[in-house]
Amino acid sequence: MDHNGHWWQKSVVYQIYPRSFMDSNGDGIGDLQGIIGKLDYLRNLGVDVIWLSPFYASPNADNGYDISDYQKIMEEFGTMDDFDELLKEAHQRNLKIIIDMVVNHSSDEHEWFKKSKAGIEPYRNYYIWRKGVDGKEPNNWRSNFSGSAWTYSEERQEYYLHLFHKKQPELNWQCAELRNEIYRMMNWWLDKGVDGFRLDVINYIGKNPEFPDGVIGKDGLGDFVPYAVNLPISHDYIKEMNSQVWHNREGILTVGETPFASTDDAVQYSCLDNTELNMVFQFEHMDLDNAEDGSKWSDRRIPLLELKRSFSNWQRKLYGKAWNSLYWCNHDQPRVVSRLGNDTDETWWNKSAKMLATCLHFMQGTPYVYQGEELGMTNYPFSDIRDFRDVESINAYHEYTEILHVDNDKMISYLRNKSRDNARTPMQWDETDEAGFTTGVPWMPVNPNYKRINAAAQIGDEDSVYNYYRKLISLRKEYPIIVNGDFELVGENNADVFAYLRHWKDQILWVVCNFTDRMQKIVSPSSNHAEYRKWDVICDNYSPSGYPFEKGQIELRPYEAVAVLGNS
Ligand code: TEU
Ligand code: CA
Repeated sequence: MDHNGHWWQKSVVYQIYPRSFMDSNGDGIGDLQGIIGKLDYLRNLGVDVIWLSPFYASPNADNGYDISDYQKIMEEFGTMDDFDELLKEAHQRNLKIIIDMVVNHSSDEHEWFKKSKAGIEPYRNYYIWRKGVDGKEPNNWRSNFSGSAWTYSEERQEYYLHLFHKKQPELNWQCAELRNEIYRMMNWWLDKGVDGFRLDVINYIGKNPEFPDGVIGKDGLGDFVPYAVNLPISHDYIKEMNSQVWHNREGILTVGETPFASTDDAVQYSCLDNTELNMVFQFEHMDLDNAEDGSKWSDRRIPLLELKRSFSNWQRKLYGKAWNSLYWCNHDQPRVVSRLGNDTDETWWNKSAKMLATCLHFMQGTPYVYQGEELGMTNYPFSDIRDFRDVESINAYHEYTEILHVDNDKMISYLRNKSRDNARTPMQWDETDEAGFTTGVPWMPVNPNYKRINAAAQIGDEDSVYNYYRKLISLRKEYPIIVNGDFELVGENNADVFAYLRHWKDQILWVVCNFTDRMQKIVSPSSNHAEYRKWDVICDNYSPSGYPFEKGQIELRPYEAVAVLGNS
């Protein structure tokens, strides 16, 4: 079914976390001029859009996701002239830029919050303030970054809500003046020429005004999700934002980050009628290696059968109604080749990184490539809490070891497995000092494997992960079935191989991915094996390909991924 072919349905987006991408002035921190110097690298990769994580003024309590001025550039990253130059240089290379809009909360150092604390109208209602109850917090909600979601202000003599760091006060979306300030600011950025937004936890903006207590967990605090995430009112706010900001503009991409969203929620957030967003980042597949109690910190592996069921659910439920984003990695997630592939054996590292990319890029949706994913960058070998920089990880370490009495080594292994810092080590450009990221001391240590895994070693190597991503990205432009085809999971009970079919007009695409380091035999999904022998291999991470069938079955080599195209 052809989804009237919006440009963002045929595009591939590349996410840049500016702090860790490229440092141009030797202070050890990535910056906008550093990004400008790497635009040709991105053009060569073949991506269409760049998503910039926050680069606005911020005290960096949460690395820029705590904004103190939405229309000013963070000093460490450069100036507004640098941003304007980046936008111009990107557009000259036919690269669009979408920017990260964090409007569920601001920094506590934003002027709005200072005036709100002081009770100055209309700012006093720009945030969520409540009196305590018997000298205690207004309710039992837990913050995502451990501890209570409420902090008391002596100045205002009230508590304010923060579902993340206490330096990230929740904005009060019930306040029309606040909403209009946000829309004005967003239009200011679109008027500058940016091509859209990634909207941070946009499904948090509607809260239950009663702020009822949540179900209590192992830390004695309550779960806020039922009362502050995916509430119907969030859709009303997003519809208003759509109409006030981008509805009548051309060429704008909007993607909402929506943790805990179901397919039903997503069909509303990203339906194809342009009333809300173009697509959302759902988390179902990213939560499959959570602990039994649903908390993030575990050393579990994602079970393939559950992963297959999850992707199949999202592909089928959104088909023809809404639009999927497709991602393995971002600045909050561990590196996929470590999480789902094999990052220890050099051969299997290369093959499994390519296999995972194949599995994702042949599905329906807009693929997102996170900086370094195209190189097969791996998790970092963390060994001590002092190695970490991320506030979520550091707070969780203290909560788990001091309150939950989890042993240090166990918690370090949980962090090594799941910490967001795995994604935030500097981009590995070449084998020179600090992987060519900086001439100074990097704000975070470079992964010690940078001499083996780096862009310079891969760009000229046709067997590299980088050039495999280039090929996948180009295939999306060459075969309309990838954008428009439906999705059918085959071999759903096979715990080692992820295989699916895409159908479009008279074509069938069969994608088969071996998630193990062992040979796997599978049969074609049709009794007409002879028919399959005539099919074209359009992609294989081995050469020569393991295809065609012999006697109706294919032997997949370790981590082999094959995509074949035929006619039904
Ligand atoms: O993340 C939202 C979010 O829910 C994350 O806390 C995510 O669930 C968690 O990090 C997984 O471990 C967004 C941004 O992507 C994140 O970087 C920010 O810290 C957060 O919002 C607050 O702005
Ligand atoms: Ca710098």
